[in-house]
Amino acid sequence: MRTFFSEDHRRHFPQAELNGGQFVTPFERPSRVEYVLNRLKECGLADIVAPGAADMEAIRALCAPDYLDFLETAWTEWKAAGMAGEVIAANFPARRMQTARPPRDIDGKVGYYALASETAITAGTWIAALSSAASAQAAQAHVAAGAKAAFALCRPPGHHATADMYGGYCFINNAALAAEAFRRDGAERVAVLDIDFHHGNGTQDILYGRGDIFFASLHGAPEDAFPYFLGYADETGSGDGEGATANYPMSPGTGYDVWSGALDDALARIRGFGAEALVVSLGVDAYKDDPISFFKLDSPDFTDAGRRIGTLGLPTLFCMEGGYAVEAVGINVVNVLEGFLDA
Ligand code: Q9C
Ligand code: ZN
Repeated sequence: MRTFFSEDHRRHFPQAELNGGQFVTPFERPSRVEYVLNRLKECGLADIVAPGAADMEAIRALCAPDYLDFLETAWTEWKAAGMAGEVIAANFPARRMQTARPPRDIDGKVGYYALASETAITAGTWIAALSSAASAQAAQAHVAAGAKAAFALCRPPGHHATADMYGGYCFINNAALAAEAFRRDGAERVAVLDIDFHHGNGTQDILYGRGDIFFASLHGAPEDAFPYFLGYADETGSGDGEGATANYPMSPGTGYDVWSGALDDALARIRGFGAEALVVSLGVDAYKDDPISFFKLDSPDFTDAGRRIGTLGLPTLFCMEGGYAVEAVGINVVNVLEGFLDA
C-alpha cells in the first residue's frame, strides 16, 4: 500500500492550544506523523511518496470561497491588527445571532469561521492544510487508477472541518474531498467510514443531503465528547440523503467488544448501500491511552478493525485523522493498514 505524505505539514505548528483554561502545547503536533512514518518503514510499508500540488479547483468546489480567502489571509490580517499571539477564536455567532454576515474586523471574522477555540492558526497553516488535502487527492487518484488501497498521511487532519468552518485541529475536509473525487472519477456510490474517536461533524455536514455518499461515524457520544453539538444516533441524513448517515455514539469506557459491534453494523450498512469505493477517516484516538479520549481499544484491536474493513473488498483510501498518544499512534495506524491488507 502506497503512502502519500507532504513535508509541508510542518508549516502548521502552533505553540498554543486552549485547554482547560490554559494554553498548552497542542495535542495535534508535527511529531505525530514521524511516529507513523517510522512505523510504516519498520513494517516494510516503505512506499512513501510526496503528492503534487493540491487540486485547487476541487477544493474550491468543496469549500465556501470566502472561507478559503479567510484561511489564506487570517494570519496576515491578525498580525496587521497588532495581535501579539497566534490566531485564536474568542467570539462566536451564538444562538439567535447573525450568521449570514462575516464581520470585517479580524477578531470577529475568526470566530465567524471557527467552530471551536482550541485550534490556532499560524503563518504556515494555509500551506500545511493545502498539502494535507493534496495528500488525500493524490492517494484518491492512486486508488481510482486501480490500486487496491492507499494511505493519505494527512496532517493537519480534516474531519471536523465543514465547507466553511475550521476547528478540532482541522481546516479542509480531506475525507469529503476524496469521496467527492471518487464520484467524479466514476463511482456511483461512495462510503465514508469515520473511526476517529471524535464525531466527524464536518464530513457529516458536507454530505448530509447527499444520497450518493454514505457516511458512518463511530464516536464518543455528543453528551460527553467534542464536538458536542452533532453526532446523535437520530441524525440520519436529510432530503436525498435521508438514511445515508449512520451515527454510533458510545459511552465513556467503551471497549472493543461494543465498538466492534458498531463497526460491524456500519460495515453492513455500507455493504447494503452498494458503495463502490470507501474512504476511511482513520483516527486512532479510540486507543485506551489517548490523552483526550475515553474509549478503551488496545493496539491489537486496531489490527482486527482493519481486517474487518478489508472484508468489504472495496477500493479503499485511508485518510489520517486524530490520535494523540503519540508513541502508539504509529503502531495503531499501521495495525489498521496491516489488518486491512491481511483480510
Ligand atoms: N483540549 C481530531 O481528533 N478538543 N480532533 C480538545 C483537549 C478538540 C480532535 C480537547 C479535539 C479535536 C481530528
Ligand atoms: Zn479525533
